[in-house]
Amino acid sequence: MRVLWAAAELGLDYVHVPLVFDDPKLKSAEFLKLNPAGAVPTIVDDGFALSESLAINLYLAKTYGAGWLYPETNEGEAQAWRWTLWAQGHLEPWVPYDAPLVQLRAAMGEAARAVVRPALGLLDRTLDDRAWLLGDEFTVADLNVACVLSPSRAARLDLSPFPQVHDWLARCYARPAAVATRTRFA
Ligand SMILES: N[C@@H](CCC(=O)N[C@@H](CS)C(=O)NCC(=O)O)C(=O)O
Repeated sequence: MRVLWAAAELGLDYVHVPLVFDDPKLKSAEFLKLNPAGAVPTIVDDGFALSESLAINLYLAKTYGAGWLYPETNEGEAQAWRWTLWAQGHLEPWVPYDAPLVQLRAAMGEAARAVVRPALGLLDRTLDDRAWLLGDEFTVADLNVACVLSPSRAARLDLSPFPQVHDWLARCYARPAAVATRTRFA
């Protein structure tokens, strides 16, 4: 969904090959040449193969959305990297509901919840004075952080202490590209 949403924002013309996580094709020699991790999402763009959803979104935004989805200044670009790396490091390990991670967090108890709250607090404070993470416009920074805080994940978090995060997520997922992608593929 992360990459499909980015592709929809960018209006890309592409061929989507849907593979579920346990499809044996993911571990075929042919696929492992594209992504040695044998996982989706993986893209091939004009012969260039790339994996890791958030890196793919940065690449697609820079290649096809420079100046709007991807910031045009070095500083803006660095902020897009910063928010992407922040989401990968500070949110991604703590918000999925795959069984092994749920068990791990249950075993950690309060310590696990104590990690997510400050991250959501930082996001909430950032959004106090702006509609989008980098300012007035939606960018790949919003897309990548919102992807990690997907609606199914966010529904299991208590966002009531973080109203800005709640409203920003609603704005992100109300975007026509997000609605169309979720309607088409969810
Ligand atoms: N960090 C990677 C995660 C990729 C990943 O784990 N994908 C899952 C499906 S959501 C998968 O293909 N798993 C197959 C496997 O690891 O064998 C990303 O964001 O792209």
